Amino acid sequence: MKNIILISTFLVSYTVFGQQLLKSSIDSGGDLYTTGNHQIVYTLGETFTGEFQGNINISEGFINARFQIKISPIVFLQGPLFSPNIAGLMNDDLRSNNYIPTTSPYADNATVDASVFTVTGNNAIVDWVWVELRQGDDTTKIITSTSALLQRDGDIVAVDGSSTLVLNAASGNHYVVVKHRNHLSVMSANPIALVEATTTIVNFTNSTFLTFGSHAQVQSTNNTMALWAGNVNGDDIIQYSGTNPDVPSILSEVLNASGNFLNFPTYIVSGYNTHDINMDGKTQYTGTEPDSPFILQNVLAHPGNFLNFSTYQIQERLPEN
Ligand SMILES: [Ca+2]
Ligand SMILES: [Ca+2]
Ligand SMILES: [Ca+2]
Repeated sequence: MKNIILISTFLVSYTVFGQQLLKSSIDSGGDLYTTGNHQIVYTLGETFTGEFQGNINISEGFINARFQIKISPIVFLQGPLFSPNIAGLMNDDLRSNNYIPTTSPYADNATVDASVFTVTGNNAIVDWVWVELRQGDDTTKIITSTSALLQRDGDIVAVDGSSTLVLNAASGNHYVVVKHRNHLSVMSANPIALVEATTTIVNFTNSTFLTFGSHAQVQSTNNTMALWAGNVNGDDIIQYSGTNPDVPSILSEVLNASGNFLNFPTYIVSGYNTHDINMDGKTQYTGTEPDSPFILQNVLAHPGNFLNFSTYQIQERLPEN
């Protein structure tokens, strides 16, 4: 009877503290095995025959530690491609003006060393982006997500500005989502096989790469695809005029700017700003370098806007929208 009670106690602590459990806690038959980023602590089987779902899996005495996959998403943002200084590369005006914050604008508040933004050339950083993996059998279930950095040539890399992105997920088939603070998000049309051993390239800029929903991206130059620019008010559509337009948000931003004492609609707000559609570091409603026309241009050019309505809504193509 005493033995049974003792085993039950172990079962409880095993479920809660599985990752810390050492072989000496159970018996002398277990061990600890490490390969790459995987660590397996195992005992002699039969100590626990249930299964715990989460970042660790326990099954018949084995503990599988957190798994990781390597991924190299490639995307273009339309904003910094409107007037590229170098064909095929996004502009990096936010970086060259020291406007990119060292803390991510996204939910995880990831941080980088400011030196990351001193790199120039093809791999210079354009901005922060957000990468999500969604479950292969449920397009709305987010497995993991993270802030990452976007290079001028479209590579999405880790927060050191150059390393391959590593995400906390088990190897398997996952949907890949990329988001940006003033562009429409995009998701792969199909789950993609992702593993730890090799880096999977997921190239959203390739026009043959299938994305979820129709016209999820805009066709850019050289037949490459880019995320639609112009969603400055934080919803899931781009609209010029109508029920949920983005343009008044730009006007409001400009008129309310602390330095715009005389409330000029032509005032230029400098810095890192969601309303800066072409990401040149300047937000302007109307005038010499206005951001508003980019929205009208996109709405009128959208392949679904047959009648060229300025009220047309470009819808973000994610399953929840
Ligand atoms: Ca690159
Ligand atoms: Ca919007
Ligand atoms: Ca601008």
